Amino acid sequence: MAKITIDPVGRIEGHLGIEVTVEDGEVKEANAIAPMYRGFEQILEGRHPLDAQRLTQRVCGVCPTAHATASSLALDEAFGLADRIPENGRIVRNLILGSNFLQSHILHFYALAALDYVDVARAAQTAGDDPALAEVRQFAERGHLAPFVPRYEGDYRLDDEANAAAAKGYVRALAVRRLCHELLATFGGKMPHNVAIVPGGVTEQVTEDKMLAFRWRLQEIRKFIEDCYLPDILRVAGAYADHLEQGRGCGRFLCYGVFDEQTEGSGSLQRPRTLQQGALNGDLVDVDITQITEDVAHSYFRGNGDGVHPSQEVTDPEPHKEGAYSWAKSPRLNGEAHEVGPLARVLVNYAAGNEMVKTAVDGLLSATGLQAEALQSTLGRHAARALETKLVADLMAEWVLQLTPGEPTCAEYDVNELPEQGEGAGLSDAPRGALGHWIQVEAGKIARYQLVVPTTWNVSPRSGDGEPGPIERALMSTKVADEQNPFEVVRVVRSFDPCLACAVHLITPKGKDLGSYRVC
Ligand code: NFE
Ligand code: MG
Repeated sequence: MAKITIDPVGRIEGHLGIEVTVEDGEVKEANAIAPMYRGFEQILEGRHPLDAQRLTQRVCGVCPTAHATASSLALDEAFGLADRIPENGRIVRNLILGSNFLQSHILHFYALAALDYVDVARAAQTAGDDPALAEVRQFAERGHLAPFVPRYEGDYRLDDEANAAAAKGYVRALAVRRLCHELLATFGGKMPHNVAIVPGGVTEQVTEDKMLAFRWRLQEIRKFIEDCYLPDILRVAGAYADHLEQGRGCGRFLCYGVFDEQTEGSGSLQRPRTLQQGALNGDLVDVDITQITEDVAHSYFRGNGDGVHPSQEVTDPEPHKEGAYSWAKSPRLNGEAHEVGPLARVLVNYAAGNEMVKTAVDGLLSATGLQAEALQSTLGRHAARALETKLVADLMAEWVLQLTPGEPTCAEYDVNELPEQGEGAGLSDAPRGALGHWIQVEAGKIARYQLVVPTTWNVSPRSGDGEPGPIERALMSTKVADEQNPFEVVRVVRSFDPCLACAVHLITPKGKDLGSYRVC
């Protein structure tokens, strides 16, 4: 029996510790440990409600757009603005959020996860004088191969040609991600932390120039997705087929839906969305928002295993709590853990008969000869993310043409005449999965705010009834070939694209000695 501690897990957003117990080459026990507390919910209390969109974006530099979206949806509802969002406002919100999906997914695969499979050091030696790898070669010649080393050694299986292609993809992805940020900033003003999405729509105006600026950048990004991202995923899947059998999670999936197709109706979950809401546990059912809870049985917060609805939650830290091991809470739907993210969206929408998703998934399955079950795996998550990137980018090319230059983009209202009381729930999917913001406004101030964030769903510790979170569950039974180089463990974890900054939304003022680090 061996215990492997990886703390922090490198190449993810934020700080995450993973402890696994390995016996006979297989993981038997797993703990996912969020070692930070940030306290955004307390920061928001007592502030003006319109601060929520600005401040919640500071939760994270990767998905701030999703927080702006969820926050504005919650305020649309609290202020009764949802029915008054103009078409341009709805579409521009989708274009800004869509741009965030593109940058986030491309960042995740190339800059973070691909280096578990692609040997950039070897590519620098084998790719001759290929100009696409000139910079990498210069680093190698000077003996400075960071950020590609240090790393686990041994299991890089791509042949030289596929390996060099993916390494070139890495270099190209750096520039493409910049384009994605420019794309977002066309209507969002800047990235990170856009300044356009507000309750009632967006502040940015639509002009032909902006539409054109958006379209040519999107076209470049679509080319990259088509001739680089998708082929690289297939190359990796071909060489690491065993990772299509490892990493299955809890088998339950949750999606709030994303990209509003109309904005009438007060509840964000009731709207028609391009990717629809749903919970999949064998059967597909509608998400019952009243059945979402968080428990803190094993989290450093006062409280126990009784699930509390986010609209009623109190966030009261207890750093030395007996039995706790994570600063993440345990979100549950109907009392059960659910995986969220691109795989959840794809599976929910496939089960719902979404034609675009069906065509994309069936195309992948027939091109690879895989069965649908293979998607519930380490590499299945990467494949779902790549398919979604293409789908969203293709749709955005149509959405931008639906804009009407000169028409309004935001409901008209006087900020001094907004209701003094109200409450709202803003639910939308973010790149990493189902994101919910709950707000209560009293006497014109935020009385209560609660965020339940995608990575919290995935990285959650055990709930009061002992059920592990989805990442913990996915690690159990993972085969580990070499305990000194536990590739399989980090590959499972990274396939979820965890973002701990989001998940725990102040590091203890005295700091915390995490002991010796093994960065990989
Ligand atoms: Ni910090 Fe986030 C996304 C949100 S993750 S990246 O996507 O919301 O939990
Ligand atoms: Mg929270």
